[in-house]
Amino acid sequence: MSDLSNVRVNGQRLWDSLMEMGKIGGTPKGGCKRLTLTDVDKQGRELFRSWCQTAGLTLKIDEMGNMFARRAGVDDSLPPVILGSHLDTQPTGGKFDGVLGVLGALEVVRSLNDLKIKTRHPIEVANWTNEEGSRFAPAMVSSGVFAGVYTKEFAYSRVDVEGKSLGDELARIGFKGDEPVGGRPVHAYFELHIEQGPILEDEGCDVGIVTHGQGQRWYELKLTGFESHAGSTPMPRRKDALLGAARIVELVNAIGLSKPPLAVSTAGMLIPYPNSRNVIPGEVFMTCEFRHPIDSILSEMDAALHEGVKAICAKIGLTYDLKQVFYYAPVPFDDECVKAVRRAADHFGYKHRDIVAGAGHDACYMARVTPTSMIFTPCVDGVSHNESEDITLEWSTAGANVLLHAALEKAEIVG
Ligand code: HGY
Ligand code: MN
Ligand code: MN
Repeated sequence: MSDLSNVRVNGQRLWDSLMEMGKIGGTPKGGCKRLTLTDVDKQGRELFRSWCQTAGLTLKIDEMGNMFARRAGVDDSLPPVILGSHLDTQPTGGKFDGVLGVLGALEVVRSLNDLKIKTRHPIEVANWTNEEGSRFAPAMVSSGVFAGVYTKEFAYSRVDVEGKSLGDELARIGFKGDEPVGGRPVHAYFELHIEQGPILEDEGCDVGIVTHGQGQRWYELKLTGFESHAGSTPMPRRKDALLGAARIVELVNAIGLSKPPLAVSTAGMLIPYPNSRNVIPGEVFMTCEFRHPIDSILSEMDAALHEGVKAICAKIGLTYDLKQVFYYAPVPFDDECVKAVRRAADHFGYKHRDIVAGAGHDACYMARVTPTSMIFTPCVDGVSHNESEDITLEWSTAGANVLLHAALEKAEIVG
């Protein structure tokens, strides 16, 4: 590669774009609520589309609403290098989770335009639909369809708590494209993302070289007891579904603590019915999830959950329906792509360390269909999925610079 010392991004422009996008669904606490396939998500997509058009990119939208903004390569018949992440957020999300990866990728192509750099392979900036999995489970469902893990029909059939389907909502916001989902060659995939944990900041690193994504198992659980009067039902006669749920929350936490130091477990949603202060809850819908970098330990956690739920429900007299709604095994990223990221970080003299992704990312599915790796930036106090999520301009600039150089190594500079 020719002298790359002056090939770097415009960090201020990236930061300004992050702040601009952050206004769409912005919350009073400084976070972002841009749930997938809502009108606010539509606004964010339209802003992204306008920026891509201004950058001279050709935008294609596939049948899952995934957006691919393409910068032509000198040999445009070659498979693209795709850079991307997601614009959808959690209900109490921040301005950077996912968004940094999409707008960092856009900054890469904006900088290539400024520097009049041509690449042999085309470069595409991607925005994946429904990465978060908050409104429609499972997470990363659209990169999952692209990678052949799910069918389009399965994804369309996912419903939110109001019973609205992913497919209907995608059509409603006008982003159900007609491009086939996946099934096309991709030369490489890189994803820039905030760490969403404390390690990089604690160690004073500028970037993280992501070597693996940890495995996950997500569950939905419906507990059924019997509604009855809070005042006149003797304790031994009760079938209290919320009591069962409370014990299962404790069980989920105990399972996470039983596999130190890397296992994590969370009970995130809990909806009692009828949710009336003087009625013994007859039903509860709840969710829980486990994550670990070693698949066999994830399986042990799964077994402990099934055993514990069975015992808790038997003791209280509840029936239950426990189903796994999401699973993927720990995923190693491509060695050559990881080395390209490390070389890029070294080129800039950034302090870095290898790290395993704690969160799920679209890269975890893209790794099934193309050489893939990720770049992490630190985030303040390691906080994410919280409206106070924050990074610095320096961190976002460093991450985008590394993304730029790793992408150029794969896309190959011409002339
Ligand atoms: O849950 C996750 O790991 C991601 O934020 N969807
Ligand atoms: Mn994310
Ligand atoms: Mn997230």
